[in-house]
Amino acid sequence: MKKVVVIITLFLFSYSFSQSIRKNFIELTASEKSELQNALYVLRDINGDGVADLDPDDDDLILDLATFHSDFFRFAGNNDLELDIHFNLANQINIQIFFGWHRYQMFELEQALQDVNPKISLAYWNSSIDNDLITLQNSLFGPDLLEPFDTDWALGRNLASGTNALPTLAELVSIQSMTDFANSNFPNDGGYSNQLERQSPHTGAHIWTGGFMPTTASPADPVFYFHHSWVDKLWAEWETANPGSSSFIIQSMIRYDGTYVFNGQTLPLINPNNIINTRSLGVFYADSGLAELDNYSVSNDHNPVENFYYQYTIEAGNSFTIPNSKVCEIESVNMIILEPGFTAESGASFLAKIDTYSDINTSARDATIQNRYNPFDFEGDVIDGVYEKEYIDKLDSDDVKNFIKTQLYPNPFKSKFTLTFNTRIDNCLIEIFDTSGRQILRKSFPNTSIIIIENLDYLSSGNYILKVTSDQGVVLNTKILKI
Ligand SMILES: [Cu+2]
Repeated sequence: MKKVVVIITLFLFSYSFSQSIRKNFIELTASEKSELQNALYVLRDINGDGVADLDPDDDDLILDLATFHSDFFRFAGNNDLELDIHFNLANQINIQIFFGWHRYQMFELEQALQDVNPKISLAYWNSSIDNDLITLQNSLFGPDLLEPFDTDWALGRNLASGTNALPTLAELVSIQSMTDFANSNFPNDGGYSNQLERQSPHTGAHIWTGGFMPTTASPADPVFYFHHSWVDKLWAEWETANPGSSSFIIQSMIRYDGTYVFNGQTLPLINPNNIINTRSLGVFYADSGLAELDNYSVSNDHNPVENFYYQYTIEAGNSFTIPNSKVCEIESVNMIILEPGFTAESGASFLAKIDTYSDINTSARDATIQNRYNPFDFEGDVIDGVYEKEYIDKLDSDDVKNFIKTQLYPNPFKSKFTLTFNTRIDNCLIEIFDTSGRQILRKSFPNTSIIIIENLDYLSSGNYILKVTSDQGVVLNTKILKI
């Protein structure tokens, strides 16, 4: 069914940039696939001056994003004064930026795609449902979408790597039903952000795809952006179900700290707290044939025309506003419904359009530079296996001793001292050794955050070693002085 619902103003521009309606990749039209392919190839050489640039990183955005992601994957280790992108420990909530960082990374890439073709958006891969290898090979990884990159960029994919890597619906539901965004219940919880990052809804597609995807340089494979758009959608749905729950302690992010320069442009400083709602970036997620545009005010902050394209049904209303002097275009093949709460104010420019073609985005089919052989040349270390459970568990357990904060007082001590922990710890074992390594004292406590060791008058004065262990590993190993 095709019907024109409304055309309020016809406005013609020599160019325009799209805001985005991100849809499931299975809804991409033939021309959108072609345009996405084309734009992704263009981003390897934005200036179009050939691949042999003096510094090949200068205008290769895919390489730049992959290199950055790899270099800062977890470069700061357990240092909670420095930022990195991935696998901060559960109670390092002060530096947790997983969701915020990847949301802005998706946006940076999408804006660059729209500089090539303003009428395309990223699409998402729901890896919890699309577990059928044949379907995936024919569609997402098919020749008309992501397959050519495997050869052209030497990605080395090995689809269906890892047993049961992709998430089941039950796993997904279990994580999405968490209610705490971040907490310090280490090591078993850490909240929604920590759990989603460490479990199959995030790690599954990385492991399953093989090639670059299981490495720190995963953004080298374009499927990374389809995968992380879905992770981003999951967070958006979680925030809708738990309004006001997402928050970040840090106020800026690496790469997006106002100093990073790519291809002559300084990237903005982004406070992750300002992008908790995808509408702050003009991003909407469509699902199963419906895109709902609501609670949004067209700003033209990023784009001189905000264009929303979706070939199925678009509903705009419920506080969707186009203020005076702002410019917006909504286009569908099937139907556009303007609902209560849709406002185009006096002085606004608005065009609602039903495309007369059966395939949207017919304006700029120029997919001319496919099949360009351009393998990646990474400087620095690319580490494999970083999304495997064993790898993540080892990071967590290696770092646990730096993680439980302890206080010991007084030290030096006379007859007693007190130990406090910033969290309750299980099966705490206190041992005191003399300097020759002989065990002087041994006491255990089942679950506690404070321990008092007293009646130590019998010890002769001098140095001793105090060792505190728990189920989580060594908590403290330090010298104490008896006076
Ligand atoms: Cu990542």
